Amino acid sequence: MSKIQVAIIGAGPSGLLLSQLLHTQGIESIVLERHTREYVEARIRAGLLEWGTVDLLNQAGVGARMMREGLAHDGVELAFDCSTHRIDLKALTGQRVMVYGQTELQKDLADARTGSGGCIVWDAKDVAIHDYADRTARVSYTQRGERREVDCDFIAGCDGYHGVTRASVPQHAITLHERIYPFGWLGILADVPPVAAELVYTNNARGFSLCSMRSRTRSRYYLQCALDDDIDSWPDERFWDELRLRLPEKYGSRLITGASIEKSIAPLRSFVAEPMRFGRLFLVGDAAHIVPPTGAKGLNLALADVRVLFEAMVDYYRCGSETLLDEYSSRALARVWKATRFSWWFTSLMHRFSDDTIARKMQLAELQYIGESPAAAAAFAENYVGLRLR
Ligand code: FAS
Ligand code: PHB
Repeated sequence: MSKIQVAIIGAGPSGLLLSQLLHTQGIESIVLERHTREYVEARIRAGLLEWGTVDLLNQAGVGARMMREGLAHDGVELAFDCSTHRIDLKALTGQRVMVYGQTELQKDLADARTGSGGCIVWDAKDVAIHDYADRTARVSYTQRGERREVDCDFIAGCDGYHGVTRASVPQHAITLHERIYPFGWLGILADVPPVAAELVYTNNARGFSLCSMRSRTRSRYYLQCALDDDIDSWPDERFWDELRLRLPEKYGSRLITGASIEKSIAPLRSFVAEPMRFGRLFLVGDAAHIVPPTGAKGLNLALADVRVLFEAMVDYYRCGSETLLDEYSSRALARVWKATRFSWWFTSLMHRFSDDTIARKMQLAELQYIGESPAAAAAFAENYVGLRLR
């Protein structure tokens, strides 16, 4: 039976970043991932980073390619009723955001871990966690048909919404809050130049749309769609036609289309599990909370949890103090609930929920208010760039 300081379940962005940060402080970890590296890196997910996340990635020594290839944006556009309003994030908050694909970040993190001898077990089957209420916890898994066990001081549950760690917590010990939205996001990736220099969020009577990008030659577009929509009923042509119909004229008229290289439908939910710590087990990222992608908070929240947990573990191994470990759940949840509120509010503002005309009129009135009131624009901007970590 081997022993390690920290066992991390899941090699998504939060698991690999935690392992990398701990490594910079000489703290050992093992990462157990049920899929292969190729499978994990093929997933298309988030694309927008708060500057706090950019700073953390640079602090971890994995930011060089992001700083070279990422696109820093000073603003974002809100479009509605055939007009557009640019929110000058930089002028309103002093902060920018960074467009850099989660897929690229995933590769940078895995390269850094393997490059410095980090222990990542890809294709680890039947991962299970044990004894996390005791002083020494234990994880077990199957690798190439052989069952293995590792003792550890701490377990970080970085295994996402469908992972094993949260599912291992007894129901009486955890409270789950959930809201499912009555629509999904149909997203496509295409090697065509983006329609705009910055992101464009559009509220249209036909439904929401988002124009985003991964580079100056690769675009990422999203359309609000029905939850039970079948991806096969959305050939590329139909996607482009519908997007053009939802965009304000100035963008619809200059939309460059092409063959999609990825197309998928994602459901929208708000989900929070409380607390986020159970003895030696710490839940991190999507394992503890999910937000609708409208506010681009999913990945940023996951990595903000990593920052709080990393600081707490360094304090424990350096000074033997458990104070920050004891505060982990409350500090992380304080930020999680604010981002959950912002993501719900922005989703409610920009999506079509029903034919209820008064609801739509009030959405448009609130968008006009944000366009006209510096105070309202500042409140939006402050949340969009990421609230300061307390
Ligand atoms: P992940 O889910 O990224 O990583 C968890 C890892 O644990 C996975 O690799 C999984 O294979 C592994 N795992 C699971 N169970 C395991 C087990 N039993 N044993 C071992 N390993 C296990 N956010 C945005 O801001 N913008 C977006 O556009 C956006 N799009 C998204 C689209 C989709 C389809 C999804 C699912 C999420 C999207 N998100 C988006 C949110 C996303 O970015 C997440 O917040 C982010 O991936 C969270 O990172 P982790 O917490 O590391 O979890
Ligand atoms: C993306 O680029 O995938 C993206 C950007 C901003 C969002 C959601 C998704 O709000």
